[in-house]
Amino acid sequence: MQGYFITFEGPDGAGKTTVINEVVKAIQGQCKREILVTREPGGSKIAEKIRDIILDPANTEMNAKTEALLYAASRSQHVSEIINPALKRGDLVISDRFVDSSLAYQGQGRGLGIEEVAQINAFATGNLEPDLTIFLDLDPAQGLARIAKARSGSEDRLEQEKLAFHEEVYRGYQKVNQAHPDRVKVVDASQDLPQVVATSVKLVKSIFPELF
Ligand code: Z5A
Repeated sequence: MQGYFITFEGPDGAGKTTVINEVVKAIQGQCKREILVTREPGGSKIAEKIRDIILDPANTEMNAKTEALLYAASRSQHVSEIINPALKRGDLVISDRFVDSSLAYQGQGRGLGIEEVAQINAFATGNLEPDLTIFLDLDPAQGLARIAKARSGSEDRLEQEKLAFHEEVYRGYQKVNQAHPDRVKVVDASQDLPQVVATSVKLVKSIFPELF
C-alpha cells in the first residue's frame, strides 16, 4: 500500500509549523491512514545533528556549497530512515519543508543555481517528490516580523540573513512553484490563522478524497 506525501513550504515565519499542527488536529480521526509529521532540516537522529551544525549562528564561515550538501545529506538520511518506510507502510507523511526549500534558499538565495541544487537532491532522495506541496505565501518582510515578534534575539544563522536574501529566496520559490503547477498549491498566509488552516484542509480533502 503506497502512502501519501505532503510538504509545506514558504518563507520564514509564514506559519508552516503552526498550520501543520492545526491541519493535523483537524483531519485526525477522519483520515483513514496513520499521519506522520516530520520536519527539515532534521526528522531523524542523524539529520537533527546535521541541522544543529547548519543552523548554529557560530558557523559564520560555512560556504554555500557546504550548506547545500549538508541539507542534502540530512535529507538523504531523513528520506531513507523515516519518510520512505512510512510511505511503504501506507502512511500520510506531512513534512515541514523538503527539497523546494533547498532550491529556493541554496539554489536561488545563495546563487548556486536551482538546477544544480535539484541534481544533488535528486541523488540524495532517489528522486522522491511530494504528491502535494502547500506553499504558504507571505511577503518575506511580514514573515521576518512575525519571527522577530515571536523570538527576538534567538534567531538562527539563516534567520539572521538580511531581508534582501529572503526576498531572493522568495523569488526562488516563485520559480519553483511556476515550474510545478500541478504539485504546488499556493495559500495566502497573510490571512488569519483559522482561514489559512481551513483552506489547507480543504485542499488536502479535495485532492485526496479517498483519504477521508
Ligand atoms: N532551510 C534551507 O535553507 N534549506 C533547506 O533545504 C531547508 C531549510 C530544509 C530552518 O529553520 C531554516 O533552514 C530555515 C530555512 C532553512 N531558515 N531560515 N532562515 P527552522 O526549521 O527553524 O525554521 P522555519 O522552517 O523557517 O520555520 P519558522 O521560521 O519557525 O517559520 P514557520 O514554521 O513558517 O512559522 P511558525 O513558527 O509556525 O510561525 C511563526 C510565527 O507566526 C508564530 O509566532 C506563529 O504564531 C505566527 N503565525 C503563524 N501563522 C500566523 C497567521 N496566519 N497570522 C499571524 N501570525 C501567525
